[in-house]
Amino acid sequence: MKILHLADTHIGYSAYNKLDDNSINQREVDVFNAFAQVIDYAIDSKVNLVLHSGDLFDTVRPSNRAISFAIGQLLRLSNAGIPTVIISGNHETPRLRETGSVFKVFEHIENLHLAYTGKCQTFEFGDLKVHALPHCADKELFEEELDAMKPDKKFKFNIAMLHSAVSGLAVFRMNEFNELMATDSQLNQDWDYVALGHYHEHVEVGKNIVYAGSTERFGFGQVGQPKGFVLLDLKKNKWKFHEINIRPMLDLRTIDCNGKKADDISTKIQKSIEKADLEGAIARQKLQDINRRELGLLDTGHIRKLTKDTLHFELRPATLEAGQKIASQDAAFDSLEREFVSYLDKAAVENADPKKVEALGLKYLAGGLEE
Ligand SMILES: [Mn+2]
Repeated sequence: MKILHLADTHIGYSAYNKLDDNSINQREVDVFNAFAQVIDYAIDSKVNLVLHSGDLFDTVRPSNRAISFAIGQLLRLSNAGIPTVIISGNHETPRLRETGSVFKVFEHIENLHLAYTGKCQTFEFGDLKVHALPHCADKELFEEELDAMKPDKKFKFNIAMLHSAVSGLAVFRMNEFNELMATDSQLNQDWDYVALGHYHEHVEVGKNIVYAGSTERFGFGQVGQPKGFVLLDLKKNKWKFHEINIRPMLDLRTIDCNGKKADDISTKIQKSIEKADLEGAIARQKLQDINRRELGLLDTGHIRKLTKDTLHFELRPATLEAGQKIASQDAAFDSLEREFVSYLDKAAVENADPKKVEALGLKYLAGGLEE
C-alpha cells in the first residue's frame, strides 16, 4: 500500500506585490502550483491513499478562488478513486463554533474523509485504520483525545494523524505560542506511522513519526529547506521524502557595512546581486552594522532596477534594534520588519513590555516560528 503524506499547503496564502498574467498574486499562484504538483504525483504514481495533516487552507475564511482551486484538486483525487483523509489545522480552525468550517463544503465529495470537529475520527481502508485528530480550539480537549488515541490491534496497520507541536523538538521547546503539544510518550505508541502537520520543515522526530513539512516556503526562515511530501510503503515499513520544484528563495551573503559609506555599500550590494542568479527568485540582502545615515543614502532606485527580474527583493539592515526609529525616507523600500517596528513606535502597547512585543513580532516575521 502506497501512501502519500503531505501537510501545511496553506492554500490562499499570498505575499509581495507581483501579479501573474491573470492579475492574481504570484505567490498565491505558486502555492496553488505546489499543491497541484503533489496531486499530479499522487495520480500519476497511483498511490492508494493521501493523508493531509492540516493547514490545507491559510485562513479560516479562504477566498472563493482558494476554495474552488482546492475543490478542483480534491476532485481530481476523488475521480481517480484515491481516498484522501484531511484533518483541519490551526490556520483554518475557527475559534468560535458559530463561524462554521470551510471543510463542510467538501463533505459530499466521494472518497474524501474529513476530520475537523475537534474530535478524533477513524477511517478504515482494508487492513489499515487511520486515526485522525484535527486541531482543537481547546487544549484540554486535545490532550484528552490524544491520550485516548491507541492503535487498534484488530487492524494490521494503524496510522495516527495530528496537527500539533511535539515536545522535545528544539524549535517548540519554549512553547511560547501556547500551541497544542504532543509528548513523546503520546506519540510512541505502536503506530506504524505518525503523519504530523504544523511544523513547516520536513523532519522525522522519532522512528516513523514524521512532519511532511509545508509544500511552499512562507518566509525567509525557511530558506534552504527542501519542500515536498512523504511517500510511505506500509508493507515494507519504509518512507521517503520527495522534493517538489518551487520558486527559489535565498539569502544573499551578508554585507558587513561597519564604517562603510553608502557609495561603497551600494557597490557591494550591486556585486552581490550580479553574482547571484536572481531571476524569478525571492531574495534578501542583509546589511550588517549599517549606519542609519548611510542606510538612508543608499540608491534604492538603482537597486530596484538591478533586481527588477526578481519576484521580490528586500534589503534588511541587521542593526535593527528595539526602540530604533525608522527614518521615513526609507519607506519606499521598506521590509515588513521595518514596517512593523515603525508601527509599534506609534502604537500604544498595553499590559506588555513593548520591547518584548517587538522582539516576538520580529521573530514571527523571520518565519521560523510562524507555522
Ligand atoms: Mn502551517
